Amino acid sequence: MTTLAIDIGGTKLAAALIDSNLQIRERRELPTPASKTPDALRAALYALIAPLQGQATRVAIASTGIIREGSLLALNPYNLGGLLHFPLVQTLKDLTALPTLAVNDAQAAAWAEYHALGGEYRDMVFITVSTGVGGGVVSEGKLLTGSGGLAGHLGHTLADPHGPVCGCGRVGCVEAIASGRGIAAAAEGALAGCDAKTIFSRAGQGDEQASRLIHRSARTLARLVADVKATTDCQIVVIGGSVGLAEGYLALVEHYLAQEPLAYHVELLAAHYRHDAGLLGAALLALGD
Ligand code: ADP
Ligand code: BMX
Ligand code: ZN
Repeated sequence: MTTLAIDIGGTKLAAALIDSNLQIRERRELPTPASKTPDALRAALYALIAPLQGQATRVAIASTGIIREGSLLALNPYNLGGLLHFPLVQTLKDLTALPTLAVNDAQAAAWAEYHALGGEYRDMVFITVSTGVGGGVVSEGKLLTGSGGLAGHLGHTLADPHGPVCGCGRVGCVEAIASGRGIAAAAEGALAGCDAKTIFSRAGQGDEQASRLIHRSARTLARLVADVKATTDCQIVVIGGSVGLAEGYLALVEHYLAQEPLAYHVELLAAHYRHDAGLLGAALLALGD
């Protein structure tokens, strides 16, 4: 059994062939098209999977957005160039004629990271700090998806009632401040127009504004972690995404979490599967594990 796993993020698309002992054989990446129309995403997905699909027996998708009845419904459409709705499972079935499942990207990554912990913890939460801020909750060994797919959308909890408007329509969501897009949106002057990756490298060169923006993100994320501890009493929080995995970021979140009262402290860990957690989680769900 070989799974064609696909990870659809706000910035990049990834696909890989994964065998039944969870080994990645081939992996490809393309940028996510920023377009309101589903056609652009369909074309990009086709270009991504065409060299791989012939070797696969099924498709497993981890995607940004609420995944409901096989379709992607954007909670924050700005992360996808304004795209509101995309028939994920139907599109991939049409392209490959293979059995296909789809799940939210952070929920999928949570499942992979839960497995990587080897049964040591029954309650864990995964948070991705990437284009947006996503989350997946495993409670008593069970992945929570919710009745409509919304469970774990931790990036859309309140960080600051006077904060920026989030693409989901709320004011002051964690995502609007802490995510890659949130970091970039707050940049001014010499950093205006830079993406989060550039802002991290400027911070490394000693730029004070860049460093302030990263601290603001990490402080906001630490408060989210404290809220998550209070809500779930999880034993561990695993952090992923390109911002979450950036050098020094997790240490900053730990620094700010240490300033919260002891009851809200929880062990933090960088994602074991790094940038492949979503791909591997979707493959695991397809295996029924
Ligand atoms: P996706 O959201 O598509 O899953 P990523 O996890 O790569 O993709 O997150 C994309 C965000 O991470 C963008 O805001 C980008 O600027 C930022 N980013 C990418 N690489 C790095 C890096 N090395 N350090 C810090 N931020 C990064
Ligand atoms: C947004 C939301 C979540 C997603 C999270 C991380 C959309 C399109 N996405 O909060 O479903 O899990 O971003 O997504 O509404 P990523 O693209 O940053 O990986
Ligand atoms: Zn929001």
